[in-house]
Amino acid sequence: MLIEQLQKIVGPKGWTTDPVTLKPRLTDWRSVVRGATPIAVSPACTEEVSAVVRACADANVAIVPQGGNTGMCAGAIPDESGTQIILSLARMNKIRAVDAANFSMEVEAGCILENVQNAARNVDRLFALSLGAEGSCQIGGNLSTNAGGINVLRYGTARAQVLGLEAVLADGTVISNLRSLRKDTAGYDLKHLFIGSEGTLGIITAATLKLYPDPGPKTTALVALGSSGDAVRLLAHLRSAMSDSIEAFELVSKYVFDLVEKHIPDTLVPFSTAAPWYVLLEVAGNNNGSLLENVLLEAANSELLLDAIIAKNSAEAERFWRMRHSIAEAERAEGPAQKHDISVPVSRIEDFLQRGDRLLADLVPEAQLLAFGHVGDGNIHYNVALPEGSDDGPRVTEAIYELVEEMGGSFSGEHGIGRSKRQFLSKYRDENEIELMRTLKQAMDPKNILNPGKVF
Ligand code: FAD
Ligand code: 2HG
Ligand code: ZN
Repeated sequence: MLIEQLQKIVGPKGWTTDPVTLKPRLTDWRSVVRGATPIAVSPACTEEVSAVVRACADANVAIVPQGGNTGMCAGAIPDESGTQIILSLARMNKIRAVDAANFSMEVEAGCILENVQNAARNVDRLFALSLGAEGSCQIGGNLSTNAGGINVLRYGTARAQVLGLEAVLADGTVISNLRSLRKDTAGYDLKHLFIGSEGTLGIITAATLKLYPDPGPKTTALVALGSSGDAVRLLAHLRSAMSDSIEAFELVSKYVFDLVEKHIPDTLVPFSTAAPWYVLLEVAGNNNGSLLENVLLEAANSELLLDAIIAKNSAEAERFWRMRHSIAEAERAEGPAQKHDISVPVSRIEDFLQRGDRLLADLVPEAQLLAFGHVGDGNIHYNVALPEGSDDGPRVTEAIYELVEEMGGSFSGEHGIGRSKRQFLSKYRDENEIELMRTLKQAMDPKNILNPGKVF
């Protein structure tokens, strides 16, 4: 019997069948998707992961890898059949080694992102991935979704932070290349197959991560703007003046900050006059604070911005960031909106937002737009709240994705496909690309036991 076999592999601390303990693992962070499972297992090491996968492969039972379960596309939730098992990485949470001189660290997949950042900080290094869920998402989940977050502008997505990877294949084979090398052209770079494949090609068990030097003191500013186009122009201006020192550049609409003020205690947009758009930006490095002040002053004089507040101290900077990082929570509290995690070339953001406005006004005039996101990466969370009981959701989504496609963008900027966006992948990716993806999936998981029903 598989269940007993799994219980034996992971030992008494490594499994649960208790409905109360399972409940939060059976619904996604937004509580919009539900699933069922007979058991969640939490292996303590790679060998146990391998044994679990082998046993499931022998029994033809599907496995749903689960990290912190903060994903936005329900990729970590089993289907409703009650036959798929959850494989949680939570117990594999060791920072195995930090090599400050090599600017690298080796970690297990279940490490919480914040703990990875702190371990790097303890040796004066930076682990550059940062996002609102960092207190609970896991590095394995970040790599499996190729997460973005707020520092992509300077450091790239999760994929760019990886030097080496260990993963368990669908038959239990362990593929391990945890070398901490910047250069290695020996054959195919297999780690990239697992990064961003959302648990459908293998289970990530450990990674060697790239670290950066501490970028120096940070200066954080909240800027009020008259239009979204001004945000793009301000970014270009800042990049010319300050080059690589811009760490984050986040756009938020007035309505979105209104929601944060409404639902999140002790939050307040600190301008006396409201603006239609805000940018929260951060630069790092000695002397860059005063340079930023000058550049913002110059931008104000040329009417590129309406107002700006530079955080006086780290407490004020944290208050600004808390507002930004609470957006998803505020949106959830208001009632989950229809999510569109889109990306377009940065130069087309203003055009996209203007055309999107017209499109929404035509389709559902009562719809409320929640637009915010990582404008420096061209990645806007173009979320739409529809009137209660409306069945316009699919029509709205289709129209937005068509617009994105026309503008050379992607319908999935950083959250992945998971269970919620599957039907759009074959529509918006070239059929030869889909064919190759399917060939890879078939070759690596011929029994289709790794997270079936996700991505494809
Ligand atoms: P989970 O949700 O548990 O899983 C996500 C996917 O990865 C699933 O398909 C799962 O099966 C698979 N998976 C998990 N672990 C493994 C593993 N070890 N091996 C193989 N497959 C695995 N995302 C962004 O990109 N940028 C943001 O700025 C951002 N901000 C967020 C803010 C908030 C408040 C919240 C709630 C979410 C945010 N997200 C963001 C989404 C989410 O946090 C990320 O997608 C994150 O990378 C998911 O990590 P997780 O550990 O929670 O993964
Ligand atoms: C963010 O940038 C996350 O805050 C969540 O990616 C986006 O809630 C969303 O749509
Ligand atoms: Zn985001």
